[in-house]
Amino acid sequence: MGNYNGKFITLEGIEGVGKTTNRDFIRSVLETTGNAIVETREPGGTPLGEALRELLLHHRHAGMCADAELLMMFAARAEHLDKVILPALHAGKVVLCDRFTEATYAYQGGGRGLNDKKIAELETWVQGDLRPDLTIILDAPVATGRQRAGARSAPDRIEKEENDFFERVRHTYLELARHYPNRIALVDASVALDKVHDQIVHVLAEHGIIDSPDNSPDK
Ligand code: T5A
Repeated sequence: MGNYNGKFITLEGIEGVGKTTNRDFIRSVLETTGNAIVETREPGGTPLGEALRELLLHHRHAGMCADAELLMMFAARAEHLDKVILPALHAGKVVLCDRFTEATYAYQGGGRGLNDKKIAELETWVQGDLRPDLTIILDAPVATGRQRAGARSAPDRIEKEENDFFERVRHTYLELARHYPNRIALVDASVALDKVHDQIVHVLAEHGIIDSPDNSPDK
């Protein structure tokens, strides 16, 4: 499953840290390199995945059992891999995905308290050895993220969780970055957007996805 010519880049972080905003920025940077780019998101990215997303985020399913939530995330992911992600990677494209399995470890593992082993078993079942080539975790204090998300739209079922839930989610993301420093990069997203962009450009260059800006002919 992991044998392909494309690049798989995922964006992660708690609510409102700027994943969608910075996904647009990364696309604009990658477009200058001539790469074919597929932008997508989880849960979602396919008709079935978007239907599952609606079920997962709607308030009428408040109190959904944590295992059901976990299995639906992976059901959406299996479809997403089959229909969108793997075909694009095998065609040599860059897949830029708003959230992936690190979100499951952070939200269903850290947030809901489900055992990591359960998540790891599903990860292996659905993904085999496929892992993102690069995951950028945008990190900001919970209050900052929630304030930004709240100013943008009304909270969905998961966004209605208490601060403690998001503190656990954030903590799990930080732990993931510590455990997998080669494929997960942490970016401080609490600062002004242009400073976040600078960090992202640095990370993309460090991982060989773009040329280092220090080598640009303009320098
Ligand atoms: N989920 C998902 C799981 O529980 N398990 C899983 O396995 C998966 C895949 C999905 C939900 O599903 C859960 C997690 C989520 O709860 P989502 O829509 O993908 O939902 O995630 P959200 O975090 O809700 O996405 P948001 O759109 O709310 O947040 P973003 O994309 O991080 O933030 P963005 O870019 O929309 O920015 C929010 C606002 O902040 C401003 C932007 O302009 C915007 O107004 N902003 C900044 N302002 C100042 N300075 C900066 N540096 C800024 N960066 C952004």
